[in-house]
Amino acid sequence: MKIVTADVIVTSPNRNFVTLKITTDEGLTGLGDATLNGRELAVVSYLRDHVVPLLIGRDADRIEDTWQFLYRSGYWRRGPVTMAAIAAVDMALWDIKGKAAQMPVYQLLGGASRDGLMAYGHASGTSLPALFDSIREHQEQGYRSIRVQTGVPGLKSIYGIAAQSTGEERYDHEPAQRGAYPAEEDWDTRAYLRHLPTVFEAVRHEFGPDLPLLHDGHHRMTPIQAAKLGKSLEPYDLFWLEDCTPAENQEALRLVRQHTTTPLAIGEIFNTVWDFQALIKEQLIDYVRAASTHFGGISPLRKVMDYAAQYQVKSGFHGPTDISPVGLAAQMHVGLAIHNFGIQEYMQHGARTNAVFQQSFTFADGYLHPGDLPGLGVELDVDEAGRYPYEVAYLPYNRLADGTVHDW
Ligand code: EZ4
Ligand code: CO
Repeated sequence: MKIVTADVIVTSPNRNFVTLKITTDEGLTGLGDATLNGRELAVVSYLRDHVVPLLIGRDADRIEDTWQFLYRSGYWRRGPVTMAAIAAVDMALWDIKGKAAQMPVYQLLGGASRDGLMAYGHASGTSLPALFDSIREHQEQGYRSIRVQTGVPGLKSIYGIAAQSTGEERYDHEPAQRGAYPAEEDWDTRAYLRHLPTVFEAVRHEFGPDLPLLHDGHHRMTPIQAAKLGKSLEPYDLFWLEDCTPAENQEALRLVRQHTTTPLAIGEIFNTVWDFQALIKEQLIDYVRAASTHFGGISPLRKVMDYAAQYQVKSGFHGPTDISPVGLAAQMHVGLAIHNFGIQEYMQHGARTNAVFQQSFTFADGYLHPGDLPGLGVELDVDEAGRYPYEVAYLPYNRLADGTVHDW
């Protein structure tokens, strides 16, 4: 079965998405997600100019060989642009293989290891009553695990909440905003470290000991600050503390680990299996935050999780709205199949996005399931996608009180 066309589709229903659609000479089509938040068009060029011409005429059945060919023949390995492009090809070929076999992709990966994927949603508030309302709203939607983000007294912004406007015009729940320049936010780590334990104490008091609670530190702490935070949150029994230090310096996790038993999750901006090598082998983390889309696709996600299984490290794949419904489906199939699944992040896409991407997954009683259609179970309505051209949009960035740029 040969690849005859590969189209790159850019659409912005509630936010920007880049999708690769591969078609074979047998008329089968496959979709892959190549969305890189704030740098979307770089991946579009990488695909259109450098990858699509290499795909035409290739054997669509050879997923691993195509992955290795794209990774090694480019010479310049790794990096988010390269790996998002390779991810899209990998996902699209798994989608095609599933359709050819008339099986959902999770069946090709070994079949289901569980009935559904426990998902967590994002609650936040500037005050405790607002935060409690947000947690209750998520529980009413079915979520049984909750990420808690909060305002810090003296700071104007809460990380992760910069959605523009409301309803159909909003920017799909994400901190990115439309506009040609990133929005500026403020930050004070000492104020955050003082305030956060008081918030978790109040949440535990209100919601009891059972509810799994997560928190994202978004790379903002030094190792010793992260160690201090992990320690001060121990009484509130977090499911995980995410991205406590910047991801570039993996040795930092050694210090954090020596000081706290709060479980650690890291890796949403990692793009290869090798980024996790030391962290898994030294058992410095508990959860792998990789996303199918930024990590080279389904094939490497499966490999890193099989490696992690030897060390009792579990999955916690990155599932914000900048992962398209195609990328989300890809990691749901992996999560259902692997034994060492942990939790799946699930932020819901907007109505326009769901009209562009027709999906077969279900979310019931807090559990996701990718559905049983052959392949990934997602189709793209090209006419609907064409109604929403690319819009320039960026994630915000941070400055400290003295004007220094800080990690975001
Ligand atoms: O800021 O996906 O855990 N989730 C996150 C996300 C990231 C965005 C960046 O594109 O940290 O909200
Ligand atoms: Co995160």
